[in-house]
Amino acid sequence: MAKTILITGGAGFIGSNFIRYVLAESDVSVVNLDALTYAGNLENLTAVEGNSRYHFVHGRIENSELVRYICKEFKVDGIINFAAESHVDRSIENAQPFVDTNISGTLALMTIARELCLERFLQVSTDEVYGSLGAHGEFTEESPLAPNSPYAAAKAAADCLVRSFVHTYNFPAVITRCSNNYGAYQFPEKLIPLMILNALENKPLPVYGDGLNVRDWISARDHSAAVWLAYTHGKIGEVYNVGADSERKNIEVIKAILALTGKGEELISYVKDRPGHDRRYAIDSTKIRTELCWKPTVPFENGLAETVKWYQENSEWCAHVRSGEYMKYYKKQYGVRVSVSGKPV
Ligand code: NAD
Ligand code: TDX
Repeated sequence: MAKTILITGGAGFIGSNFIRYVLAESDVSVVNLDALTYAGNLENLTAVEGNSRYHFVHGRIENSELVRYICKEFKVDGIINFAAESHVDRSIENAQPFVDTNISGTLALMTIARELCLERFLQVSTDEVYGSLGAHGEFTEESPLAPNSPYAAAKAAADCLVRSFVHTYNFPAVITRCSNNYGAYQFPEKLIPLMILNALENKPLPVYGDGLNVRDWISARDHSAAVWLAYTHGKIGEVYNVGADSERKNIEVIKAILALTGKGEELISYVKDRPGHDRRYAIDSTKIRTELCWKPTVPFENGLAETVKWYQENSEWCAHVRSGEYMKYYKKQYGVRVSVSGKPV
């Protein structure tokens, strides 16, 4: 019989990409539990709304009663936990929601999964738990956890709880740690969509620090395929790094976006750096490539061009997610930053 999986945070950027992917690529049914925070948007899922294998429940992962009810009612076989507070800058402002969702929420989900003897739990984690790299080397699954932001610390704490459940209770969990994602439906507080929308509107592009920080980029679709493989074929108790060998300096990404949008480099505006800004991330994903035969399929330059096109063609989605709360956030985050190039941000 086809399985039913509880996907948490499925109305967010990666969760919604994953739901579209798994409904297309498998016969499983999906229950999407999402709190619809500022980052959760049901418009990300219009493509699957009418699918009889898709169900949505509005609620929080910390709500154990609700999670227990959903698991029983829908006869859930396993859980994939995407739900999180995910933006580093917001965690620097206020870490509490990150502790509530990323740590307490993960604990609540695992407690119910254990109580009901669910067959599998996958924790969607991040390379940020490993901290920052110098000019050389890559994160492997053996790299020590050294989180530097409250966001990364909360994700690392959740990973430690998952590890402890495996060790103590033989809990059937797997962890994936992926590098920076990009693609359609990403909330425009993150680097790539923020820069695309600002460029399209001829607004300054706020570059933190010297712009030479390095991120290792992967398309959300390639990440989704890796999560699904790790869920279905990963070994219990194992961690799998996920990355596409696409390291780029921030300024290179920003210049590529300017070229794709046909805008000039005079829009670049160097601003005050992010406190504690990690210098470089790079992922060694040999393990998932060799053990689970996963490989990325989208070259960064192609994926970035497709992403720019998507934001150009989906102005209504952009207008909806940027109304109200977003404007307040933008003013607070960028209004006080001093523009090094002298232009207002
Ligand atoms: P996102 O912020 O776009 O989406 C998060 C979703 O979780 C939203 O729909 C939100 O409403 C929901 N949510 C938040 N708190 C909740 C709660 N308490 N209960 C239920 N739902 C809640 O995040 P994203 O970028 O899609 O990231 C998804 C996951 O992938 C996160 O766990 C993140 O740590 C991880 N990750 C992200 C990246 C990246 O580059 N974005 C890279 C590696 C790992
Ligand atoms: O306005 C900006 N200017 C800028 O220079 C923003 C928003 C970002 N940046 C820089 C900071 C980083 O070096 O761009 C880089 C990427 O920033 P973010 O998009 O905020 O991502 P990052 O901090 O790298 O974290 C991301 O990757 C790992 C996600 O937000 C996390 O959810 C994920 O776990």
